[in-house]
Amino acid sequence: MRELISLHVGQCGNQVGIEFLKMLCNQHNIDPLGNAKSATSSSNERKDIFFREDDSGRFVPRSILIDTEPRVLDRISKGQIQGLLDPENMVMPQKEGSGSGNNWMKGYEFGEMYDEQIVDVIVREARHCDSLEGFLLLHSTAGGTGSGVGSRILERLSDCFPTKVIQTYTVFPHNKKDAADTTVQPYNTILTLRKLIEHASAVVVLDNDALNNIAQNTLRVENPQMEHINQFVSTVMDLSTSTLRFPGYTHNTLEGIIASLCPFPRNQFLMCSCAPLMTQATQQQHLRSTQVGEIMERLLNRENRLVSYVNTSGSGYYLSALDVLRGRSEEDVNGRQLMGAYRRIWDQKLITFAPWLSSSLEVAVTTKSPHVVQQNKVTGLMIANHTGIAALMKNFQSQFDKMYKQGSFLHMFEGVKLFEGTAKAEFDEAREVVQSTVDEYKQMEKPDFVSW
Ligand SMILES: Nc1nc2c(ncn2[C@@H]2O[C@H](COP(=O)(O)OP(=O)(O)O)[C@@H](O)[C@H]2O)c(=O)[nH]1
Ligand SMILES: [Mg+2]
Repeated sequence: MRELISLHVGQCGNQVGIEFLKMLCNQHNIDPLGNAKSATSSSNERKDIFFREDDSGRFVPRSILIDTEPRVLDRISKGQIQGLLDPENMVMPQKEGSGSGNNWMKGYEFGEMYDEQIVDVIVREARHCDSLEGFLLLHSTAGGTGSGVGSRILERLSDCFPTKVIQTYTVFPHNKKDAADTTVQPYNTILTLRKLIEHASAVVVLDNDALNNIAQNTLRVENPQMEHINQFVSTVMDLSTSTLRFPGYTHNTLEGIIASLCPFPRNQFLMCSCAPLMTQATQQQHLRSTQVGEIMERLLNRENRLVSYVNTSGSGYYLSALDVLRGRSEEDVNGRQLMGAYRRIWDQKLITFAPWLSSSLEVAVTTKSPHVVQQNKVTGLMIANHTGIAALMKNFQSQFDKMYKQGSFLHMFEGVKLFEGTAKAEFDEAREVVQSTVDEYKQMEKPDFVSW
């Protein structure tokens, strides 16, 4: 069956998670109470990857919502899809308070304190699965909950489910100094990066700067709100799971997809591009024509990338790349068009793989949900592993170093009981693990990497 359990942690994780669930309901024709809207479903549709059926035949998402403060979960439990969720899967042990105060260590401590409760819910959900394939973790790195509780959960998952894959959708913060999301985001981000490196099978990097730029500059949304930005995230989650939910002959297990995208266990940070770029909230779309060739070339453009840090024209290499293409009808994506697109991409040298690795651009053609109307001919997502992603880590490292040298805000972390006397060691170790991954990416840019 290959089921997946999604874990939504903290404000960002839960807000993105709701968009994800709405998208799933839409595509699988499930109403906000979990009822299938019509008895017919296409023969190859797999609702069961993300939903289980309860005693009354209603579809319940295999999703667990976790937060350290009630604000977001309260809103969700009064919102549009409250009837869909299993109340037992909403973990919010503290009914008041300000949660983890944007502090990774407080978040981690919380995760430890409620460890049993969280693991119990996960294990119970796992028991509902015939053959659990793995987990999706949705979270951000800048605050305290998604980062700290999220990190603790990553550790526990690799303890309790060592053979299962863990894919994260990780939102990195605005980077400009005057627009930083939280003052201590470099600390929280470095501490989280370390746990991602150590425990995640694949990390889909989402960067609020890039998402915001696309909304503002490409789609000309005047004052982009989270609602616009989260639609890009939901599109990524849609297409990256589409070959599992509407499976064809290839790319129909998450494990398989990750195995080809992440050939090295600690270099598993993936960047995505979308084409056409669009947001339903404003009905804006930036392309009038969406032929296969056009889409595949656009996916290699910087403007279409949901990560702002990576420079693919520099000295870096692609380690792997997968285009997921979804046509409005079967004729919209055919072999002839794919061959033509490949040839142009190769002739123009639009993509350069590491010379010491035998990788190439993979394509997965996925079927459209029969329950939704797709306006454009072809929609595409590229998921790629590129050595240039090290720039993201270096960026947060250098912000981290500046603050750490001055000892700024360290007392906030040293005051957390669980890290009394060990906060500095935790920081130093995290910094080191991130550095070693940056070094590995650097080595991979050398032609003689194999002999390193
Ligand atoms: N894309 C996106 N980012 C968000 C959302 N909510 C918060 N963030 C980002 O998440 C970071 C703050 O973390 P948050 O999730 O609010 O903290 P937590 O509740 O302690 O985990 C900042 O970088 C915010 O810009 C959201 O709904 N969508
Ligand atoms: Mg919060």
